[in-house]
Amino acid sequence: MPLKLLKCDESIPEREKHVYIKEKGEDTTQFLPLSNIETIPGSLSERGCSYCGAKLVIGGVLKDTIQMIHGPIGCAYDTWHTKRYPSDNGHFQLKYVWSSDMKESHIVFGGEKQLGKSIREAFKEFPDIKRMIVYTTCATALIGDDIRAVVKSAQQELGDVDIFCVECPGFAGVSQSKGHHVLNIAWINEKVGTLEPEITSPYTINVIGDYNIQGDTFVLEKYMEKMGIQIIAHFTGNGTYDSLRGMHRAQLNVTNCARSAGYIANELKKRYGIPRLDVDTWGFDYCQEALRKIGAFFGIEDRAEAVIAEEVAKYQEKMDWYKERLTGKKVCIWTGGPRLWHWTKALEDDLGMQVVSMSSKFGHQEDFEKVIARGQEGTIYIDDGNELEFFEVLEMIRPDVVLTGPRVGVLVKKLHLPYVNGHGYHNGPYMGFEGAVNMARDLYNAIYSPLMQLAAIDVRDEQIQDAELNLPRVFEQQNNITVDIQTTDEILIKEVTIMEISNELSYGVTDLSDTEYLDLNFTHENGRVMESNLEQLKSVDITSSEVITETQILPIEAQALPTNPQKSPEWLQILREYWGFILKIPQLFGRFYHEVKRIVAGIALTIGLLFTVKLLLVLLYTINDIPFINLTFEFVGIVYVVWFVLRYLLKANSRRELATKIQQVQQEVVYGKDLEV
Ligand code: CFM
Repeated sequence: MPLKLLKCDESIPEREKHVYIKEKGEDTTQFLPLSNIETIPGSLSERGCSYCGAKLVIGGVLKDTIQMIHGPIGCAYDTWHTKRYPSDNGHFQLKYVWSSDMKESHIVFGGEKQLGKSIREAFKEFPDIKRMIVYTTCATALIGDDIRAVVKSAQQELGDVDIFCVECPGFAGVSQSKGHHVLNIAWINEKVGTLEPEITSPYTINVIGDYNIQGDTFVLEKYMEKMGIQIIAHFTGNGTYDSLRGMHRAQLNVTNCARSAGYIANELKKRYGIPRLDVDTWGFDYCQEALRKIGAFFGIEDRAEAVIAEEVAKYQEKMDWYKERLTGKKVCIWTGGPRLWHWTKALEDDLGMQVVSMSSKFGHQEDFEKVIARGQEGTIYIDDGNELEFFEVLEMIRPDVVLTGPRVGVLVKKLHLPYVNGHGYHNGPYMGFEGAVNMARDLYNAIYSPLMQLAAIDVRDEQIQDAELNLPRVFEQQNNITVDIQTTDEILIKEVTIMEISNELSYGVTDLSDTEYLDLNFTHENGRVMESNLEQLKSVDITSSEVITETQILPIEAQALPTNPQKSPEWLQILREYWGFILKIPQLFGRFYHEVKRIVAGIALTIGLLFTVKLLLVLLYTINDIPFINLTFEFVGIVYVVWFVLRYLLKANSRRELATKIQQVQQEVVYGKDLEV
């Protein structure tokens, strides 16, 4: 039976139906894992909500539209700025976030007025922007705010604006996938056909299901331009609100992400007779296939071939260079859904990699059919994977790299495995020919970077304090990195530096693609441990967004990683060892002192206390021996007791005052709080 119950799922055995390992000769139609159903209680899902699928994934990409989120501020903030979809108008959509900022009183008394106010205010603040999408969220859907009525009255009042409503609260479906569906259908119902586009070419298409992640759209648009094809609407990468109103005029719907936008492609076919052509725009070979299909549709194969020839000439050599180094490397693809089937064969065919696990957050049955059909036997396929499953699978297969998002990426980094951002990319674009090279470069940099191995080293382990640090996976054909430690100070610096890196990698404080990352840690003034290896680290600089070519990298590798390190003569080694021992004496003494310091301090304190008590007793006996002094003290004592009783104990008020004073003193003494008495 190819369905698999992972150990971590023993308490939620229903998960068995969501994990699948393809076996030889199987009929996958009988064994598809369950998908697109409610997350099983007890399984910590990585899914997003339905509202997020509509807003963050599709609507929020539009570059000229105010995104008004009718709900508490968190719904706006959490779907803002977390996805990299730039635009050619200065990234308006990434710069701002809008919300009706619902508070408790709005929930109790209704939030429609608040929404109306927010809509007017937003248009006033951005007088050049005339388009808006209004989204409901869980809170406003539950209280039944009528956003359409509010929008209607705002449109009438403002006149020249156009507003689209998306009624898809977070709870509307089992995942973000529902949000894709709701937005697709609402758009075709209400907006497509409401504006006639200007036609400038005999060949017109809509590009459907590409969201311009780190410039993907710009790459595709370049190819289409070279082929003389007009893109009427780009759903929704770098798209405008109005261009999407004219989708009904295209001759062909070129569909990339079928999961998020297949619905609108199907409706355009049904209602306007526009054919749907599914393509893969990721992958070096796939991209050639896609251009050929589009060329064939319009009878302009020669133009497609010209673009392919030009791009292949530019990038084939680089792909070969990476293929040579990535062949056989094990990779997991853990993203939303479609990227699994887009990427698995691309990585295997283009780069010779081995895809060992694929996990989909929200893919439907048709996605799994494609994924498993394109995937290998023995690969682990997971639907709606949870954190513990990811850990278990990582332990099982120890991949070389994982393509996933920053959230799961943080888990992966905890096991000191590299991840490459499979959602927002590290250094994209990843689409098209140049994108395939960028992706290969990021995978190469992640796998060959020594960062993960360095982060895995616990420098507090004495055995490695003055030993050679062996980093076998990174430098298996090369030599070891040697870290010299000679003084206590340097040990400290080393510890801090590597722990910093470790923390960064473990907790994801800094993304690996952050270009300041290496500077921050490795060229730090005091980072002496790193200093000696700086060249080596730079030669596999994971932060590089440059395409690494053979000529660029070879001299650095040769210089930094000699395959036959020269051995020093024996006498010199003995002398070095002797000298090293002499230099270590103060350090060894220091370590001994550090360890016994606490015990010595404890004994000294006890002796001191005993001595003080003895001294006090002697003093008291001596005073007692002075004539009359005893009587005087007794008299003073009696007077004080009488005064105290009269002052503090007689009346209820003064008793309370005394209690407060005692409390204050107690706070001061026990908790060290500086209180005014
Ligand atoms: Fe389509 Fe996407 Fe994806 Fe997607 Fe997504 Fe995405 Fe994704 Mo992240 S639209 S389904 S909802 S290709 S955000 S750009 S990467 S999970 S596989």
